[in-house]
Parts: sequence; structure tokens; C-alpha cells
Amino acid sequence: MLEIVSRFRLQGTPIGCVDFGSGHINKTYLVVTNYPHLYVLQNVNTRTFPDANGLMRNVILVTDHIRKKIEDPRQVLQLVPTVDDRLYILEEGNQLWRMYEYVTGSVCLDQVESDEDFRQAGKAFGMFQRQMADFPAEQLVEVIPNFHHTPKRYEAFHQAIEKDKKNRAIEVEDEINFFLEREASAGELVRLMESGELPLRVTHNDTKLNNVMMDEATREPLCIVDLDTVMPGLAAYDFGDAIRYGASEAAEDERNLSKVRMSLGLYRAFAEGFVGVSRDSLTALERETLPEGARLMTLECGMRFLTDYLQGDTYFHISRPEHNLDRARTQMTLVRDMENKWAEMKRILREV
Ligand code: GN1
Ligand code: MG
Repeated sequence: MLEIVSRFRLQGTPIGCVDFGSGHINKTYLVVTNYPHLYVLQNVNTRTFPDANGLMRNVILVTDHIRKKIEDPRQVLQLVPTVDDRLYILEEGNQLWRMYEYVTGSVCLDQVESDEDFRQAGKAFGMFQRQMADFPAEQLVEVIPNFHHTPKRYEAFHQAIEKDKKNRAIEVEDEINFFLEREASAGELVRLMESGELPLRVTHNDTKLNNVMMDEATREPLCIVDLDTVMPGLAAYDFGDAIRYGASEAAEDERNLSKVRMSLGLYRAFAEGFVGVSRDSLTALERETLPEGARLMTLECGMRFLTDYLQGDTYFHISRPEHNLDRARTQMTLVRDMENKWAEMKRILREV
């Protein structure tokens, strides 16, 4: 590890490197030097992201674009160059390493501590929509093709059930049926996108609360991290994935399902933040589809967890045997809760 660290142009000499963050895909480390200065080192998972150069090109294009529009340099991720002036290291075996400046004075939350925190997160992702509105989305590489194409995610789910590699389908019949019952309703947003009724946007696609760095003093958003899945997509994906994760009253892998529900108060707070900032850059139909984005992203993510469970846990990092199944069940619980609160979700969105 030290060998990799020493290839970046750092202030000071590295004195420590520890595991950092809670991502499910990449390996992330915090590096500290004797300067003292902090950096975030990442080994990007190129099984998930095989087009390493395309991915880094997206990150560079997006951060350069945002950098032109901000005052405080902490408001955008900043890559640290290598000693030979590259912005990342790509080695044999498609090993991708990159280093970011640590965002000074920031915190990120795995769960909100107040409605206000979540309103601020809404502002952060709404701001991202606004900052990227004048960037041609088609310039970005589709790093994971069809990432939020729910009908294609269903195809993969069907295949996993048929193959049933680990003989697990029998024990999760109820869970499988839950997703199959909702298949017919899962193609609406993709249909509206393909017909051109919904515009393609630059979207983040992984708008979990813990991807927003907030100022530790003011609790206002500083910058958005985890830009690996930035791609052309729909505004409803970004709104929806944020609600899926952040408006839930429990963790994504909570085992006690009686604790899992979607808070309408948090939903409202996020909607106020998000729509408040991005209103003028969204069309009326886009605003109307935001609640469906929340339901759909939750359904899709739950199905992805269950697919991975059926395939033998090869995609998401797990730290216990049934981790993916637990995650699938929280998402199902949230989808049901949203279905029960559907009329209110629509009403709140019209109000904000
Ligand atoms: C993964 O690595 P992380 O935790 O930021 C996943 C997202 C899922 C999320 C579920 C590239 O994101 O799509 O919504 O886990 N990222 C990828 O927590 O698949
Ligand atoms: Mg992340």
C-alpha cells in the first residue's frame, strides 16, 4: 500500500493508511501525512467498472465543470496528481488507484440526525442537477450500461432464479414473488425516457446520504462524492435513490423489520431541498415522476440485493452470510410502506 501511496504527489510523508468509509463496491483508505494532511485513497473495483479510463474521464469532466461554478474549493472533489503528473494510476490487471483531497472540516452521515440534515442533502443533489444542467449528458461514458434500466435488471433477476446457483431460491420464494408481482409496473420511467417525454440528464445515480459531505460546523452541504456512477439518466433516479436510503428510519441492512419505514417528514424535507434548488431546471413531468423514482429505486435496489444473494454474493460486499437477503428485505418493507403512503407522497410533492 505504501508503495502506491508514495506514487502520489503528497504534502508531507505518509505516516498512516486505514480503511475508510462504508461503500459496497470500492476499497477506500484514509491516508495521513506528517504535514499534517489527509487524503482519501481508492482502489476502484474494475470488475464492476471495467472501463477504468472511461470512468476517470467522466469524473474529470464532471469535477472540472463544477469547479468553474463554485467559490469554496471544498465544494467539488479534487484529484491529487501522481509524481509523474497523472490523475490516476492504472496498472496491469486493470488495477485502478486514485487519490482525492480529504474534504477539510466535513462530516458525512449514514443516517440523518434531523429533518434539516436531509433537507440539506436534498439541496446538495438538487444543486448537482442545476450545476450539470448545461453539460451535454451524451459526452459521458455509460460506465455501467443500463444501470437503472429496471426492466433489464428484471431480466438479470429472472436469470438468477433460473440458474439458482446456490440452491437458495426455495428458501426465498416469498421474496422472489414480491418482486415478480411488481414487474409489470417497473418499466414506466424507462418508457417515458425512451419516448423522449422525459429528458436525459447528467445524474449521479447513487445518491445515498453518505455520499454528501457536509460542513461539520454549519451542517450545510459542501460536496458530493462517489462520482463513479455519474452517467446520463433521469432526475427521478437521483431523487428516488436518496429517498430510498435517507428517508428510511432504519439502516439499509436492519434485521428488525418493524423498525423499517419511510418517514414522510424526511421525504418532505428532502423534496423541499431538492426541488427548491432544481425547480427551474426540471420539467413539469419530471417533477411529477419524482415519487415514482423513490418507489422504483427502492424496488430495483432490493431486487439487485436479492439477485446477488441468489448468485452467491459476488457483487456487493457482505459482512455476514445473509447480508444481501437482509438488505433485500428492508427494501421490500420500504416499497410496501411507500405503496401505503402513495397518495401522501404525491400530495407532498405537489405542495413543495
Ligand atoms: C452500491 O458502493 P456504494 O455503497 O456507494 C451500488 C449502488 C447501490 C448501493 C446500495 C456501483 O453503492 O448502486 O444503490 O451500493 N453501486 C454500484 O447501498 O453498484
Ligand atoms: Mg458511496
